[in-house]
Amino acid sequence: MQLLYTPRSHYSRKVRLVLGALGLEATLVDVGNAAVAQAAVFGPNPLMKVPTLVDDDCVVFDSDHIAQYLVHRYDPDDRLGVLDGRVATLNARAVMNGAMAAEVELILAARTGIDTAAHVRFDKMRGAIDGALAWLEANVGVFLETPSYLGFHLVSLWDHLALYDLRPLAAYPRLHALAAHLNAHPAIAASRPV
Ligand SMILES: N[C@@H](CCC(=O)N[C@@H](CS)C(=O)NCC(=O)O)C(=O)O
Repeated sequence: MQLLYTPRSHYSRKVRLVLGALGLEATLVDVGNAAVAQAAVFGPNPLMKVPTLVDDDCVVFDSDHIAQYLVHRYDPDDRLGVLDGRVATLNARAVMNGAMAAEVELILAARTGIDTAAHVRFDKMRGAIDGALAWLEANVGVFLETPSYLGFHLVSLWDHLALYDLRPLAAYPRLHALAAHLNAHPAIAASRPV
C-alpha cells in the first residue's frame, strides 16, 4: 500500500492515524509542495490534492473515503467508528472538514503570493474557521475520550491550526484539553506535524 501525502497535511494525518490504529503498513510518499499545479506530482489524483491511497490496483481519493475503504477491507468490525452515520457525527465531520478546507485555502493562497488580508473572501474563511471551532467547543460531547476516527479528525485539525497559528485558539479550552488528551497517546503524538 502507498499513501501519497505531505507530512503537514491534516487530511493525510487522519488517514495515517487510521492506518496506524489498524496496524496497517503503507509506504508514505511525500509529494512535496501541495500548492503546485503539476498533475504528475499528485500521481493518479486528478484534483492535485493529497491524500491518495494506492492499494494494489485500487486507488482511493479523499481522506474520509480512504478511511472507509480501509475499514471495509481490513476492519469489518469498525473499531474506530469510521462508518458511524449518526447525524451528530456527520455534522462534526462536516464542520471539521470545512475548517480544514478553509485552512488549506488560506495557507496555499499565502504560499502562492496572495495577500489574504486584502481580500474579503478570505475574511469569510477565517470567520468560518472561528465559527467551526466555536461549534465544536459547544458540541465537544460528540467526541470520545478514547481514540476514534472522530478524535483523529479533531487532533489533526487542532494541531494543524496551532502549527500555522492561523487563528486564536484560547477560547476553546475543551478542544485544547481533548487534543492534549489524545496526543498523550504516543502513536497519535508521533504523527504530529512539525
Ligand atoms: N476532501 C479532501 C481534501 C484534500 C485536500 O484539500 N488536501 C490538501 C492538503 S491538506 C491539498 O492537497 N491541497 C492542494 C490544493 O488545494 O491545491 C480530503 O479529505 O482528502
